Parts: sequence; structure tokens; C-alpha cells
Amino acid sequence: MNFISLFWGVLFFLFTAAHASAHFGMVIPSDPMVLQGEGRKVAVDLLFWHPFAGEGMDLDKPVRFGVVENGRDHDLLSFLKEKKRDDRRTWRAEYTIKRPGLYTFYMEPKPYFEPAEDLYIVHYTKTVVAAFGEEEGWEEPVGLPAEIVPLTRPFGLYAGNVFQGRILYKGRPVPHAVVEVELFNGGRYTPPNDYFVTQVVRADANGVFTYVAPAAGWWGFAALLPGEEEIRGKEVEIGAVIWVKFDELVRKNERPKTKNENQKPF
Ligand SMILES: [Cu+2]
Repeated sequence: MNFISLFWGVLFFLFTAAHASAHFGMVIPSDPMVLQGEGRKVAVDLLFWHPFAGEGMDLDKPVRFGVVENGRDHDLLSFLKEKKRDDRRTWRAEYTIKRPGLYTFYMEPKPYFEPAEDLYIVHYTKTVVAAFGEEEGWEEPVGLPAEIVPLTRPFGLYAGNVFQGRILYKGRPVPHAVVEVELFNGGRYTPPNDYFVTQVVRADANGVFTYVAPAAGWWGFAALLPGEEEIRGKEVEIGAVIWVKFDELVRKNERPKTKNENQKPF
């Protein structure tokens, strides 16, 4: 093998390795539950990433970023600060939680053109933060064009719990959609082979899907809705994405892990 073909071989390997895993919009708060006596500041990170493989893409400043709190929608776009992570563009907002309630942070990214698939990707992404003991209302959609509405409470979950959600597009359930599932790995686990990187489940006729998280950490659920929209004649992969954290059971006298301690620090 000469040097040139070795070069292309390596390049091809790197390219396909990066794309054996799935793209995910990511909205990751420093903690999904804010309790009395803790700091009230939540740092929210926005990424466009291959969460299991740990490879990133640049995320342009989103079209929309905000929080829905007790049915009220607050624009937080001006809170975003660019932050380099592994040399990639990501964004962070710091938000102070002042009263009990559920806070759904969401983003609508700028369409991302993926040459390898010849399509645009738009992942509407959200996560729910529960504050000061309040937990009512997590079963309500927040009104994104494409959205996963939880059927399992999306916080305070143990590793090994089931997570169930219903996929909505423009307010209607999407039957039989494919849902890609990945752990925000942070380098902790090695997949036995590439099939393991992205777990795949499908929704039933009512748009409901089910997954059991086998390990603690942030898990992303991306329902993919291809063929619904076009940009300049190209297909758009619309994604409805939710991020949910699962924690280990903590034994008596053991200190619970907090603040994303079990993954690469932000
Ligand atoms: Cu990619």
C-alpha cells in the first residue's frame, strides 16, 4: 500500500467511524433537579454531537433557545455564550431559578447541512429541570414543531428504569417513527462493535416508544421524522429530541454523585 492510498484509507476510516454514530442535538443542564439549599444557577449546554463516540460538530447560534416555565415561554437567546469544547462551537447559558416549577429548556438549531447524507438536519431539542420539589406538568407538550412528550417522569430516574415517550409532529402523534438512543458517554464505555453505539427503537401505532437505560448518565432520545420538510429542494431530517438523566441507586452512607460528576466535566 503506498502512502496516498494509506492516507485515503485513514481518511475514509475516520469519516465512517465518526458517522457510525448518530447526530444529536443536545441540551444538557448542570443538574435536572434543583433542590432547596443548593445553588439556584443552572448552566445549560447546547451541543450538536455524536454523544456516544464523543465527536462533535460545530453548532451555529441556534434560531431559538428558551425556557418554558409554568406554561410561559421565555426567550433566552441573548443568554447564550459561545464555548469551545474539543475545538467545536457549543453554547452555554446560565439561568437562575427563582421559584418552584418545571423548566423545559429547548432549542431550535439552524438547519445543518450534512454532506454525507445529502440532507439538512434540524433537531428540536429539549430537557426538563424540576425545581424546589415541584413536579407537576411534565406530561404537557411545550409546543415545539416536533417534540417527544414524556410518559415517564423525565427526572429523578434510576439507571435500569424504563423511559417512555410519545412523538408529536405539529401536535399529532407520529406512528412507527424510528427513535435513536445514545448515552452521552464521556469516554466511560467502549462499544463491543459499532452496532452498539446507537440503540434503535420504534414507536408503536400511537407514536409511543419505550427504552430501558442500562447505565447511569444522560441519555438522548431522537425521534427522526424524515421527509416532512424540504430546504432548497433537499430533504430535511426533522428530529424531536429529549435528554433525560438516569442515576445510580445510592447505598446508605454513600455520598450521592451530583452535578454530572459521572461524566466529562463541562
Ligand atoms: Cu456528524
